[in-house]
Amino acid sequence: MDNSMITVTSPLLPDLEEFHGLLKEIWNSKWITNNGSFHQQLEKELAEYLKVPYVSLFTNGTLPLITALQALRITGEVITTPYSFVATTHALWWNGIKPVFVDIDMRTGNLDPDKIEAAITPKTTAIMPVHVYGKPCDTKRIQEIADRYGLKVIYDAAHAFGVEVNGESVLNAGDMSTLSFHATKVYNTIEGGAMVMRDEKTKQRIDYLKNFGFAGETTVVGPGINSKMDEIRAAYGILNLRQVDACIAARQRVANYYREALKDVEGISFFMDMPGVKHNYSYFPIFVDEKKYGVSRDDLYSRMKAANVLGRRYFYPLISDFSTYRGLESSDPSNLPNAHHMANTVLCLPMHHALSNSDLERVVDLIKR
Ligand code: T4K
Repeated sequence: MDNSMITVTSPLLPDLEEFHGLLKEIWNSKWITNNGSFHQQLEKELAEYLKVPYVSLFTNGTLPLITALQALRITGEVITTPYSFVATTHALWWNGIKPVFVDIDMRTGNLDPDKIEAAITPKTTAIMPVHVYGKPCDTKRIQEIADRYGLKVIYDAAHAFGVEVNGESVLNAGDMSTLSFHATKVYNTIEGGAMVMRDEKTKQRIDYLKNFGFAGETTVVGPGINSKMDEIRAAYGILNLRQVDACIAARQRVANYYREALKDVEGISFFMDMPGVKHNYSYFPIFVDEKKYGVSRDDLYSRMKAANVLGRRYFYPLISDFSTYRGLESSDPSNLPNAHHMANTVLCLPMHHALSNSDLERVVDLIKR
């Protein structure tokens, strides 16, 4: 029996020959970082592909979050979700901002707009939602609340590469959105990330901030940081952009396979596509109802692991349960019942472009057994 390892994800890799060709160009130019020509080209190509006005490349997906908060001069308290990767809340902490956790909507896993207003205080300056698993937040409702209270909105769109609602990029919502191009993402530049903004002036400011604040050889306009992407990863990213559509199509086939194969398994549920949404199938979370399924989520996770099928419990534990954040008032489990339920029942199945039919059969077989 095939016992080879099936990982939760596998990186989309550019063709090695083509990458070698671009590496040669970089070697010849001797320009290897600091807004080189591949960096400029990738920013333009991404803006076009993602249907957004401006993109600024970063060296990962955490630094654009930290920089967005700096650029918008966010202080005091920020409303956010506990159901995410820990980088979301860490970005607030690094800016000396107090995170205020609000519960999620069980239908999407995203911040519940109905619960945001009750968490607003005179110190609240912004909302930082996450399009978790690439499922779009209710951006309209969130914007209405933000406008009513004069709050900024920064979306952590790390999972939402290419996601559209009725033909419009979800990245155009709010004041800014940030992306992660980490190896584990739908689209990757090995490590990498980006910020999406609406106007040229903001793009300019962000470009200064990611380069120590330099606006010329002798002028520093603000307390910037170094979070630039280098030429090698930009070139890699240019090649990966050419194959990302095929990668998303392959992921969609995986999602369809799982949905069909698991639809009658008692105690296992999953999300369906949202109407009008162009999804990217970045993750395939299932939810295990132990009473109906007969086995706990953790037991299923361990059984799969023992058979070399590596699912992941994204996002367990909740961010609010990590020691750094546990003491916050809003971290009290009674404030976050839905988030706790989701974190305790979720298991992300292997989801990537390179899964074969026999891989998928193995995964499903383990769940059905
Ligand atoms: N906001 C949100 C909502 C995020 O999800 C993330 C990152 C961020 C912000 C921050 O973005 P970055 O600063 O990371 O760009 C991973 C990623 O490191 C992280 O990027 C991601 N979210 C998070 C959800 O997952 P781990 O610790 O689970 O990854 P790891 O190393 O265990 O890899 C998972 C599986 O992927 C491995 O079992 C096999 C496969 N893999 C991984 C790597 C690195 C490969 O096949 N090849 C590889 O090179 O965190």
